[in-house]
Amino acid sequence: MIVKHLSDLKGTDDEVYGEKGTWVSRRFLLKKDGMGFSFHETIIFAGTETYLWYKNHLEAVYCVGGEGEIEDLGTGKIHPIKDGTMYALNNHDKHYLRSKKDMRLICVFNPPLVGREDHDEDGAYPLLDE
Ligand code: 9YT
Repeated sequence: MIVKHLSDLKGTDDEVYGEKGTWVSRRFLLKKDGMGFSFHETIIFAGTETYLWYKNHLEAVYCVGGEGEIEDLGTGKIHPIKDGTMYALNNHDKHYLRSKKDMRLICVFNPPLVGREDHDEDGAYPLLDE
């Protein structure tokens, strides 16, 4: 069994800041944990905009705090995000996240992130082996 508290991750390699300083993500579970998915808590900081495109991964996200919006760049549609909103990027959707109040997001990736991914020239994460 794997049991962790958020405080176990803070200040470790499993706490990662986005290169533009718009988010911090704590990786509870990664590929090495063998669950078949990775599991993260991501904070999107208030007043920021983040462009994301996970072209190699599927992601589901559940908001448990804060407030903001997601813009689907495929449709131009803007969806509000608040405590209780879930979005799933089932089509590798390019999107902007905008935060009004620090958004606390619980995220699951399939395939799991390894943890060393960096955004490539498209702003996407590559597929990495361990
Ligand atoms: C909101 C969102 O897409 N979070 C993903 C996790 C984060 N990019 C990470 O842990 O690298």
